[in-house]
Amino acid sequence: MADGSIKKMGEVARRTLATPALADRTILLVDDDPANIQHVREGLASQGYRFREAHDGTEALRSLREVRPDLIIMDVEMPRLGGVEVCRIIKANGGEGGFGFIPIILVTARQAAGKVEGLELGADDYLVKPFDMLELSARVKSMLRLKALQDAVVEKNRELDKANKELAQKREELLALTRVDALTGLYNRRYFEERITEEFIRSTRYRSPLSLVMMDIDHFKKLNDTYGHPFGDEVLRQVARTIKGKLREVDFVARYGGEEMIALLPETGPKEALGACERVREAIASLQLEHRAQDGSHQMVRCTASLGVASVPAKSLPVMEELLRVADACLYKAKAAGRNCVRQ
Ligand code: GH3
Ligand code: MG
Ligand code: MG
Ligand code: MG
Ligand code: MG
Repeated sequence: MADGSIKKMGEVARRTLATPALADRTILLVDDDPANIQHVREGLASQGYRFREAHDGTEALRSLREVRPDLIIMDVEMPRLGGVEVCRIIKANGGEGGFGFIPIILVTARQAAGKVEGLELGADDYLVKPFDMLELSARVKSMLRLKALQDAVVEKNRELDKANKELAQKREELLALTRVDALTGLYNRRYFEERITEEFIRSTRYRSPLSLVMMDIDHFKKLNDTYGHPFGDEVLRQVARTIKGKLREVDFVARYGGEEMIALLPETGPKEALGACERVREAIASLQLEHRAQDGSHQMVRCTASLGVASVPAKSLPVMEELLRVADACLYKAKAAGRNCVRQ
């Protein structure tokens, strides 16, 4: 490896391991003997740490959520709940919503006994009494660095999670936008074509009735020419809202072309479809469209629509192209019959 890259790695390591500001770190000291706690406190006094104390394992566990220590220095030999057992409980509850990662230094007077067990159970370091204060201080720093790195990783993961969720939501919103007609808020033709295929598969599988309605505003060109294109747009919005308002939540309404809308009515046979179309036709014809002219005058404008409806009765097999063709032919018949009517 080139000298340069080794030097660079050395710098990175120095920066990563540089002792962070530790003055605000909280260390939980757990020992049944107050003299031991005092001893450790004195040994670490010059470092500026915050200390909290617990005098047995149960008290330590109870205080954990409130204290939120960055490090636990804990005696192994304690009445009721020993340090090794407390260590096991903390490490077993380290996950999300648990205690998180808290480094633990176990301390015991006994040579070796419990050392392996403690480390196996997840203690991060081990000290045998009587210990050297300089060693304690160095190990504490090492553990606090470990904790800081772990916290940074957790924080990064949290940020990534959040960013991922936002991205997924954005994707959903964008997908929804690609399905909607911007002017009327109805679905667009492309999405209609996706959905009609699905509805046909469903209708075929269950032999359930299905109806298709094609609607076209009458003499819309004249409306545009007389009152202007923006007014025509407003009429389109109101007609779209009216159609949606007169059909059911499960009916699928889309803008098929300029002033042509299409609706798919699942579980709807010829009779019910005709009734729904009449309701829609009547509601459109009753719309009071208010036009305001530049000179301030305003007048009520009416519009009508013609509807063609084709249905697949229950138990028969639908043919998609046939249904579209029949609905279109019926719309043409409605136009030919004088408009503002429904043909089936
Ligand atoms: P018919 O009764 O036979 O349907 O006559 P019509 O005038 O409604 O039919 P035609 O197809 O001749 O005219 C449709 C008009 O719709 C022409 C077009 O400019 C207008 N149009 C299409 N899209 C829009 C739109 O988004 N906004 C407005 N304001 N007008 C539109
Ligand atoms: Mg003890
Ligand atoms: Mg036309
Ligand atoms: Mg028209
Ligand atoms: Mg048309």
